[in-house]
Amino acid sequence: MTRIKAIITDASRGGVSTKTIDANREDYKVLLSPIYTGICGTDRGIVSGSLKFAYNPHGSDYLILGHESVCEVRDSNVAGFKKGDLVVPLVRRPGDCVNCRIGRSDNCSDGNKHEAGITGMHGFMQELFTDDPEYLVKVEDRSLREIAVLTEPLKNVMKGFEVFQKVSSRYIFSGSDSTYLEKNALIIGTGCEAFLYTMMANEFGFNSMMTNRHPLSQNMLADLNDLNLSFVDYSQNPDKPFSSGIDLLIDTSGDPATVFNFIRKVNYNGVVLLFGTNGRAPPGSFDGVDIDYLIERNITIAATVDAAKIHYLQAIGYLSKWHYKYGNKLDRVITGKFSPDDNSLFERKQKDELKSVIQWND
Ligand code: DN4
Ligand code: BGC
Ligand code: ZN
Repeated sequence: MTRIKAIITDASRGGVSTKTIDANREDYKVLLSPIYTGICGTDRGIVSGSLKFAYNPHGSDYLILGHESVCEVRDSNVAGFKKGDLVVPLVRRPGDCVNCRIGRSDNCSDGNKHEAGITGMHGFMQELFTDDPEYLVKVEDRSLREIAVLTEPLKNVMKGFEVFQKVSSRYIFSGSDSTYLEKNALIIGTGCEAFLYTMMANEFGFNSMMTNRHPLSQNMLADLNDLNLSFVDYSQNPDKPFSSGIDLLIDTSGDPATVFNFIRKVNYNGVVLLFGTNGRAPPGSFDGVDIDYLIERNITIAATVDAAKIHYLQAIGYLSKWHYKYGNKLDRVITGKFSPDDNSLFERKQKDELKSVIQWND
């Protein structure tokens, strides 16, 4: 039995530690080692004990963390994968419902799916683990070694835009020139998911803007500017986010008061995507006038979670494109690399953090 390092929590209570455990490597199809694993709000929610839906695997008193990763294949017993390949493992694993059975566990109908590092399945923050080929996507473009760890957070954004396209097809959403060039997308939040949503809104041709309730540092503004992203601090400029209204509002904050504040600026036939979660956010008020406003304008509010394998493939395609276009300006989105022994990362966000990662080998 090989002994390996793993970052674990007890999902029922929170907390985090780095432990040496026995690696399970019997009868595997593909044997993997992480290169980088990313940290996001979900990991911090589990560690702080505030993410109530997380749970340990059946029969285990701990959960190995980690759902964002880029890994190297160490050995393979199946066709299609060989030693040295770069891969990203999928987060969700299907249950038995109709959506899970057609490859859309992101739309699971009964909640009986599992999520690596979150719900009932060990995650990728361990030196060595095994997986099945159907849950792996290959990263053929080896120049993405540094940033392919963004595949997982970006796959959520690809799904979000699929949801946007589905719900906006109930009317003609585009301008009369067939494009979104005259449409405004406001993204609430300035974390990694907001950043990726704004990159993608630009791809779609929107006038896009990120917003937060505080200013950003000059360094962060310069990095965003290098990637053609705009930002406004709405606490100082409450009227700045689009005097011509908002056509697509995407929330990554999970803050009801902020969401409702901006919903009141959404245009006719607009779309609101709810994505951020924050169970500790204070209540926001919503009254009859707000409901009238939504109805009169045919506004659609849609929630979106997770993504399917197709969205991982799309995400890798966009990372390749952006890496070619922006080079090391895109690499700067990885704002910190940490050792697996440094658990402080789980307790709070780093200054100017876009994506903090754990580096597993050199
Ligand atoms: P994050 O970096 O914590 O992003 C949250 C962002 O919202 C930060 O920039 C916050 O700013 C900002 N924010 C908080 N309150 C407000 C407010 N009142 N007004 C404006 N901005 C605000 O996390 P992330 O980017 O990794 O993920 C974003 C959210 O999506 C999290 O809630 C995740 O749990 C959720 N998520 C959902 C899925 C899914 O549905 C997947 C991944 C993540 P600051 O307070 O940090 O300055 O599949
Ligand atoms: C992951 C999703 C997952 C969600 C659960 C996110 O951090 O990216 O794949 O479904 O957490 O809330
Ligand atoms: Zn995540």
